[in-house]
Amino acid sequence: MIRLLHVADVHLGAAYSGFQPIAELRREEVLDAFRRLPELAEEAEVHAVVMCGDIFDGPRPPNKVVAVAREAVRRLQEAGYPVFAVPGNHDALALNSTLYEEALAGAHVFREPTFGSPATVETTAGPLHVYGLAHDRARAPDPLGSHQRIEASGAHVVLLHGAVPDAPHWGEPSSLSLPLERLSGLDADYIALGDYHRFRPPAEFGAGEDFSGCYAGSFAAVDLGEDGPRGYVIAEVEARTPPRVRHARSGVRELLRVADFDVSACADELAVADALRERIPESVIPLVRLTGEPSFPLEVEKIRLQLEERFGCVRLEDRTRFFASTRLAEIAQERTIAGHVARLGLRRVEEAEGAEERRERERALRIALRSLGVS
Ligand SMILES: [Mn+2]
Repeated sequence: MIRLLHVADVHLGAAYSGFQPIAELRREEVLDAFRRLPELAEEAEVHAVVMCGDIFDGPRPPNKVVAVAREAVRRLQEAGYPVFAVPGNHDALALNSTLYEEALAGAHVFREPTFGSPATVETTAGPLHVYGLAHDRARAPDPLGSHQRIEASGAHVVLLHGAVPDAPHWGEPSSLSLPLERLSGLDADYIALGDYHRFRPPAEFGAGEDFSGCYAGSFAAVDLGEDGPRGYVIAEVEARTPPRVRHARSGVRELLRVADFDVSACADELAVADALRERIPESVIPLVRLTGEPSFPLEVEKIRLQLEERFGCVRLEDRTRFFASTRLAEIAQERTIAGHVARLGLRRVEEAEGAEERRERERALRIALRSLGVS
């Protein structure tokens, strides 16, 4: 049985602008995690490493990023792990034809737009045959048809970067379309996939028991939409046997979607922040939706600043309904300027068309009341 370290969608060089104020820190974290690949390969006792595209976020990554990738790949090979790679859509050959050669020097990079003969290596667990292609729609509109398993003992592995029908990039011109029946039709013991950013083991494609494809998912969340575990796959591959895969975490800080938090019982923003700090583990980037009817014109920015001290970065979605709170109803009874503003604002909120406009008007009402000293 041959063990592979399967990595894809690392997006080295990504800006992580959504992760402000820790974007720079995150860039370093991801590079550090990539530097650890040789150690990860050793720990998992793999025989080879396969990289399935979008290793880089763009075709011209900064020199420093290229140097880190080069060094990691050099150390992998020095330690005896052959490296195989196919480009993705972010780092396609058509965008920069020398990036992979340069940054993954020594790796076997598949450059042709169709499958040719495999790259074969002898491992301590037997022969490994790796097939791959660099998708180029203009040169090969239907590349999957070109695959042919050679007659040879050992494990046969296919590398592809592309989208299955329920993946976000399905049907996009730059993306290779991978219909499930076509993937199933490939005569391969493991199909290492890149492009889809969530880990998806063979059993979760809905393509039957002997489906052998697997998405490694992104190595680390590229934007704030990518919550949950991120990393790489260790796949155990054998001729004519369904692969066994396990997902492993890259160790780059993960996004954690926290259960909706009802602020109704909190006295102010500090109390909200305290309560959230208590229930969220320190090592994550929390994604939190605030709900309920606050008894004060809640200023989400105050909570964010509090939480950033602990978590570095946090995303708060404000779904609270101050306009529905008893506190606002009380203010609206007052014969004061605040009371007048509350009545006016409430009417505007009621007249809003759609949820977005209602939130907009509710925010405006809160700002107006705060500026009048209501807390
Ligand atoms: Mn990608």
